[in-house]
Amino acid sequence: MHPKVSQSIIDTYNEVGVAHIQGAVSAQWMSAMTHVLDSAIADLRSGKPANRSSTLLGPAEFEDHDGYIRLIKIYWNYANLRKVVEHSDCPEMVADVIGSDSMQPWIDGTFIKEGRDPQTATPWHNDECLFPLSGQHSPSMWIAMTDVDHDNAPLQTLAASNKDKHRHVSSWAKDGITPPSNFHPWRELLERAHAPNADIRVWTAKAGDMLVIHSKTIHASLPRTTQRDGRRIGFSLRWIGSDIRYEHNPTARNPPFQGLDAVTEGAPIPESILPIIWRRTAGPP
Ligand SMILES: O=C(O)CCC(=O)C(=O)O
Repeated sequence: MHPKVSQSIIDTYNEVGVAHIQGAVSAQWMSAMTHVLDSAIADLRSGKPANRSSTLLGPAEFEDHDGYIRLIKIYWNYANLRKVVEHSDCPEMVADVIGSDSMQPWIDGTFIKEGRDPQTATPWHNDECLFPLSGQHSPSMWIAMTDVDHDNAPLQTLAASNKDKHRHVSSWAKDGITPPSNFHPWRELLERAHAPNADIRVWTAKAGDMLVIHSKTIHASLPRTTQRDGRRIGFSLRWIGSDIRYEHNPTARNPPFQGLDAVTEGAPIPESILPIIWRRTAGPP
């Protein structure tokens, strides 16, 4: 097991749906990553096309207003960013937390909050609602790229929602579909998160800490309220591990992988679509 991952971190992940690995990445790693993210933001602001190497996930998505930046799908568009992630212990640490034998990187999201606008808060959601996947190994790895104190937009989660047997119909779901019976309404997710007795955990973090968040875990972020200058940066990457199989999700508006001949219902996502960048090897006898 990776030295930064302990049994108690794994137990917390299984119990409440989040693992907190302190000091997971180095200052040098964060500096390289921040440099790539800032260049991507500069490119997108100037309209320069990204250096794309995959058309599978399409171009980067960029939201940039009122001190709030949301940057999606940089990983497959910027080779430099892939290098920073691949030449790190990140896949191994996440694999040890979730118990996976292989790791395929999938979709990334960067969330930067600079102002004090209440809208810098991330609304309650879970990640799996639109996923076309079955299995447990599809977590987000969220890395605090700055200190994230209580007043600097920390993530908050609904403890144990990772154990839900059902799924939710996303507020972004396709209109006019009858969801499968194991999909519950989105309002139920919101009611649970806002209930007076909800077991909400707030995850303050130091720069370099990693949170591994189960894809069922209901989460959000508080708004940035600090009077201090500076920004709050969270980089997240969704991973696909060894128990994941493709499962058509009729509620998804733009279903990833749909129409690709190589992707088969009930089968793993092939390496020709998402390369495996880390595999568990047998230890010494
Ligand atoms: O960093 C944030 O504010 C939101 C992160 C998040 O919700 C996610 O990665 O799914």
